[in-house]
Amino acid sequence: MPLRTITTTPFDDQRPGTSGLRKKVATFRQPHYLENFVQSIFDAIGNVHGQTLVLGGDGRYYNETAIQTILRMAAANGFGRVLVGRGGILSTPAASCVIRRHQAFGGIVLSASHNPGGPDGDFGIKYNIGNGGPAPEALTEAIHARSRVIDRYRTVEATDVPLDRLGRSQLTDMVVEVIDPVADYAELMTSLFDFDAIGQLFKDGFRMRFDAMHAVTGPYAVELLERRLGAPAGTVINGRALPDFGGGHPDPNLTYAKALVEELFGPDAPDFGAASDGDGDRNMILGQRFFVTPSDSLAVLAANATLAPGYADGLKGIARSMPTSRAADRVAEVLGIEAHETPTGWKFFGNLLDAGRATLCGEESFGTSSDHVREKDGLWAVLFWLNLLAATGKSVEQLVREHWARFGRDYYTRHDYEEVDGAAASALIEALRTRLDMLPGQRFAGLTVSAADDFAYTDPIDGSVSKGQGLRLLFTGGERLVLRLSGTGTAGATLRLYMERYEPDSSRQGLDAQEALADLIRACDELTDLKRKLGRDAPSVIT
Ligand code: VG1
Ligand code: CO
Repeated sequence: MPLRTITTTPFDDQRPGTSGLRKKVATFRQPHYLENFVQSIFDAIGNVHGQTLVLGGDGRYYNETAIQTILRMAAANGFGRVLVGRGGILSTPAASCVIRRHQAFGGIVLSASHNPGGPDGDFGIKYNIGNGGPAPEALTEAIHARSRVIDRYRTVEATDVPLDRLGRSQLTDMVVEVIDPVADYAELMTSLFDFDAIGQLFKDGFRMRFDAMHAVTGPYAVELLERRLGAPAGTVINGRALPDFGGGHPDPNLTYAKALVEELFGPDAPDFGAASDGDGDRNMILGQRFFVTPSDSLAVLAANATLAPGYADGLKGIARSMPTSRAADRVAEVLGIEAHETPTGWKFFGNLLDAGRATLCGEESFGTSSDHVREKDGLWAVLFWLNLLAATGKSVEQLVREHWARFGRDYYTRHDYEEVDGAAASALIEALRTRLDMLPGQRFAGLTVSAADDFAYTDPIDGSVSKGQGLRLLFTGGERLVLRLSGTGTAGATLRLYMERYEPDSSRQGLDAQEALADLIRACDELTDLKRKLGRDAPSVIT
């Protein structure tokens, strides 16, 4: 099998975003496009000779083609072994788990997460380091820098490696080991949660619906919920992974998981509902006629963590991304543990988790996880909630309302303006950025700004600084408004507005979030004039 060095020229758009490189499938299909990026990764991560690489993806269109390309390149670059999920499948949290368990050098995960798939949809690639977590910023910068000057990549001429059966094969000097994508992950889950208690819950007639959205979590959810926990067949819906996710948008939120939401809010609602995204790292939690915001979910899990065997010794700290509500901070304060506020993106949690400064982490974007892996983990969150429900005998709504009564409620909403004009969105943010100093004291829709800044983060472990991570405004009544541009979209720009207000009085915690935040929503309109500037009457997604 001859080794080949192929001459290439750089593409100018290979800067990784919030979570790896995401582009339209058509972009990835250009000759040398994927190869350039993969070689840039291999060139940036150092000496890979004889090392182990983990490889898998969410099964979307182009997954298998990309896997074969990467296998050939890994062999040509001197890797000793690649662990690849059967059929080229690995969810993001499972890939993180496999990297850690098998002490791999790192892993490549093929996914565009919650973005739609199919020939006209999106594709993506991200590199995870040896701790199982996303490449830190310094490394993604190095990969990007390399991609801008790359002039050759290495591959071998070989036929496709069969991936549909477990076992080993050889690709030049490299071993390809096809592993069960679910096994290591399922074992880790059973070590963290009380499967007997949850199993008993199902035996007693507890009803649940898990929507895998035709994406990667189907096989994981069937194994864990239906096989190991004994939930009735049919608990997992849309469990068959499809390359185009059945034409849907595998994003577990109130807009895109509509059928699940309707069932949970309908007349014969089950006790519990949950959904995950394309690559299995997100989660949405629903009770009977009740939606749990991801920010509240993190806070409730933290407050009750010791009920789960894996966290019985308590938490070392809690970390949340900046736009996530401050509900988790209130729990950290009561527990007397550290609370951390990081920029958006899971890569910023890695150092805190490695250093033992945080046990639980969360983002408002339906991401929650702990130090068991170094990614957010959708099914983990679902199992954690099941464990709490089993241990307390309470309903989802009861747990959340009791939490609010004890800690106060952080009313929270996120408004997304998707696929707006990129130049207009950047101009809007820039204009506001230059006004930040002048805002304190000014009034918008009756609310007075008390402080405003552009969020910058200094990593407490390695001292690295990340600037320009989102505009924050505080108001005198304790309200908070955050504005930032998405780093994961592939068409135009997405403007995200995050709004919250604290309500300690339990007699006033029963409002609808949009109602409770109406003033702040109006203040944001007045402040930014965004409807006119973006030419939109309303957000595309309200969470
Ligand atoms: C979004 C979320 C962010 C999350 C990222 C990756 O990023 O806001 O919290 O970490 O997606 O999640 P952005 O830049 O579009 O706001 V996943 O599940 O798409 O890997
Ligand atoms: Co995801």
